[in-house]
Amino acid sequence: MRLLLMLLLATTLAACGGTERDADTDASAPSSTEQSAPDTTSPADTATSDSASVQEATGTVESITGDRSYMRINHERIPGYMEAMTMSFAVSDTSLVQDIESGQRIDFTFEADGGVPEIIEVTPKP
Ligand SMILES: [Cu+2]
Repeated sequence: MRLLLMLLLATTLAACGGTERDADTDASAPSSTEQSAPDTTSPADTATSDSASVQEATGTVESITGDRSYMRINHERIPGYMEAMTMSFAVSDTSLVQDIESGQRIDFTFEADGGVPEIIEVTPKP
């Protein structure tokens, strides 16, 4: 029992990092004047896309929350990337998961760049 708790905690810390970035992303307020956007040719942009990785996985949806903007998925092992576990994913476009319900088995693609992994493609499995 205790071991399970520790495992759960370790998993959460290791794989399902902070939600701050997504809170920012979700607040798609039209007035983004607070952020001073410098020149778009900044090398920082390139660095960001370089560190992002796209992964494909298979799993079972455990729950869908936040008006379908988050899904908790029990995913299978992703070779070379992550062991099998249950974790949360952000959903880039809620229309992707409009027909997905808890218990559904899915193939999915997600983008990971250090924050909460973001699902960019979902295919329900029969
Ligand atoms: Cu994981």
